[in-house]
Amino acid sequence: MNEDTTQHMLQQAKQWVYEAGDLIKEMMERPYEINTKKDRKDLVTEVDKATEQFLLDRIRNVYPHHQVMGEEGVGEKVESLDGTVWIIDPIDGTMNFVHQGRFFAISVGIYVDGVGEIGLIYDVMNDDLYEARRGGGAYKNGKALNRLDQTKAIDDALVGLNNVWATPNRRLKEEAIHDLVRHVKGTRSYGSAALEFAFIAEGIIDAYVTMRLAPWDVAAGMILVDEVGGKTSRVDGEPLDLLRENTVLCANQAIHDDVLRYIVPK
Ligand code: 2AM
Ligand code: CA
Ligand code: CA
Ligand code: CA
Repeated sequence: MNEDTTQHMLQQAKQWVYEAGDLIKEMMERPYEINTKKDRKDLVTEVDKATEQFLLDRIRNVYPHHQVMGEEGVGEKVESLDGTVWIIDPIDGTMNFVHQGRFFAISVGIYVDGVGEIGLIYDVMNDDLYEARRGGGAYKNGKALNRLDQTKAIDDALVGLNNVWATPNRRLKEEAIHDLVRHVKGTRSYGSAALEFAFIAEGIIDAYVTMRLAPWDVAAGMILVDEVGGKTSRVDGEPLDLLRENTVLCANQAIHDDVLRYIVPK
C-alpha cells in the first residue's frame, strides 16, 4: 500500500476513533443494558455493540471492499487476512467500563495481506490516543514515543499479569510463574490488554503475559509495540495467528526471551 493511502486511512481512522469515544462517553451518561456471554464474568453492554456498529458503518461507507473483524460480531466472519482487514475491539476492558467507568480503550488494527499497517489504541476517559504506522514510529497524543531501553534487565522489569496466575493452571507450571513474580521488580494488572500493549510501547511496563487473547485484543497493540522495539509472540515463542485465540507474551525485546523461560508447560 502506498504511503499516501496509509496516511489517509490513518487520519480517517483516528477521526472515527475519537468520534466513537464521544459516543461511548455520551452513552455512559444514561443507564445501559449489560449482558453476560460465556459466563458471569464475561460481560457485554449495548455500548460495546453500538460502538462496534458505529465503526463498522463508517468503514463500510468509505471502504466497502475492506473486511471488518470485530469482537461483537456486527461485521462478517473473517476467515482470511487477504486484502485489507480492520480488526476492532470497540471496548477493550468491558469489566473496567462497567465497574469503574474508566481504564478501557478502543482498539483498531488495520492489516493488509496479513501485515500490520496501522494501530490505534484510544484510552477514552484519559483522552490518550496511541497510534502507529508500520515503519513510521509510534506516538502518544501526537508525540513520538522513544524506542524501548535495550539495556533493560528482567530484575528491573514491571510485568503485566492477570489473576489466573493466583489459581491453579492446567497448562503451565505455577512454580515457574511464582519464580518470575519473585524475580521481576513488580507486577501490574490493568484489565485491558490493549492498554497493557500501549503501556509497553510507552515504556511504563516492560512485559505482559496472558494465556488467551483474541485477535482484536492484540491487533493494534502488536503494531504499536513493534515500532518501538518490542516483541510479541505466543508463550511457546511462535508467532501469533490473527484468525484465532493465542497465548501472548508481549515485551521489550531486551527481556522477551528471559521472561519466556519462566513460562513452562506442564
Ligand atoms: P474485553 O474487555 O474486550 O473482553 C482482561 O484481562 C482482558 O482480557 C481484556 O482485554 C478483555 O477484553 C480480555 N478478555 C476477557 N475475557 C476474555 C476471553 N474470554 N477471551 C479472550 N480475551 C478476553
Ligand atoms: Ca469481551
Ligand atoms: Ca478485548
Ligand atoms: Ca471488547
